[in-house]
Amino acid sequence: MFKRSLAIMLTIIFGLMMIGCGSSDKDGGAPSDTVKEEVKENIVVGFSQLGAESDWRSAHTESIINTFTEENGYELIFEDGQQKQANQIMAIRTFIQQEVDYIILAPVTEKGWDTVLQEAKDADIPVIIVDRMVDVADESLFTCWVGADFELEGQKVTEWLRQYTLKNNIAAKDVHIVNIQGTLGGSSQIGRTKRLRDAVEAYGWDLLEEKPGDFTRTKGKEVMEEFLKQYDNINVVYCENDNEAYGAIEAIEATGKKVGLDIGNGEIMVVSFDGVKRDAMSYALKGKIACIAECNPLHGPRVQAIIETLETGEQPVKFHYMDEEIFSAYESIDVLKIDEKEYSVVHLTQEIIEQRYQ
Ligand code: GYE
Repeated sequence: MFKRSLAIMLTIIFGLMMIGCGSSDKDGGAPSDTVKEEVKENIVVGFSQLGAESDWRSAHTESIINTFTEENGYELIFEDGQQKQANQIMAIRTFIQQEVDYIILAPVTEKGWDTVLQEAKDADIPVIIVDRMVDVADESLFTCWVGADFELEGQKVTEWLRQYTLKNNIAAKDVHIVNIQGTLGGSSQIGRTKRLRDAVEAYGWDLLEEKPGDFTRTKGKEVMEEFLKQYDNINVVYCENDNEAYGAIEAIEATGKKVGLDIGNGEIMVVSFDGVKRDAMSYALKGKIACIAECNPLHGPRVQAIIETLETGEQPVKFHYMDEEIFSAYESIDVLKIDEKEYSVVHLTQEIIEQRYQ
């Protein structure tokens, strides 16, 4: 980080020297103009990523890194918060000291950002929030947000499950669910958990227990092992991301139980979120994951468009929602109706997977 800021400073000093030289050299206008442009064009962006817990997160980081390249006219300073808000706050303070042009923040949790975002605002540095939300008293503390409708994702999965139980004559009281939650306090966890609880309440399903799996495969497996020891009637596992689902499946299969859709006959159904990797889709194609609400991590281009708008002096729209699908290999559910809107279920086939991951 220090090296980078030193490099930026040196570029600027060198640029200023060249501009100085150029102005005294009447015939040599061209080289100094080039340097001037170079200094002006490089927009410095500080990106505080919350961690590296999942496939989704890797794809998200990649999308930002691949967008804010030198070829595109950016200098990106990347900081991994390793799941700790304190690290992210420190990163933002360093970005402010470095006088970056923009800050991108993917916050680990919603709360606790007011002070540091006020500091960025006082320094006149626009902050673009990506992925999870910040819960701040004053919304002018951030310029824009790009992310997903996590509640809608939760509604898609629970509506799919409701239709499944109806189509297969499974009584609500016979739906025994455990929830492996994401990182507690992050919007994706909050939204997905909320919609499960709403559905449990509305339909009368049996929610046995909820526990955080931190969006990781290891913790997902660990939590599922505990659940399996405690309850012998689990037939639905609501995993708040695919990595947890992989871990849960491993734990279930290790006990000799079968993962699948036939929950009336002893199978355990796994549902999840993300659908970023081919692996997840292959699990879904085999029915090991019954349905996946997609969460789209490709925020880079959206954030770039926002910065480009800000560069022209215009004010971009504040909230940007990503478009997302729902995937399942089960063919008897076509459409989910949620709050008067219809969402088609993408029925997975090998061809569709090949198309998406060519
Ligand atoms: O679903 C999960 C990740 O906040 C949308 O965080 C994100 C979630 C994503 O690690 O895989």
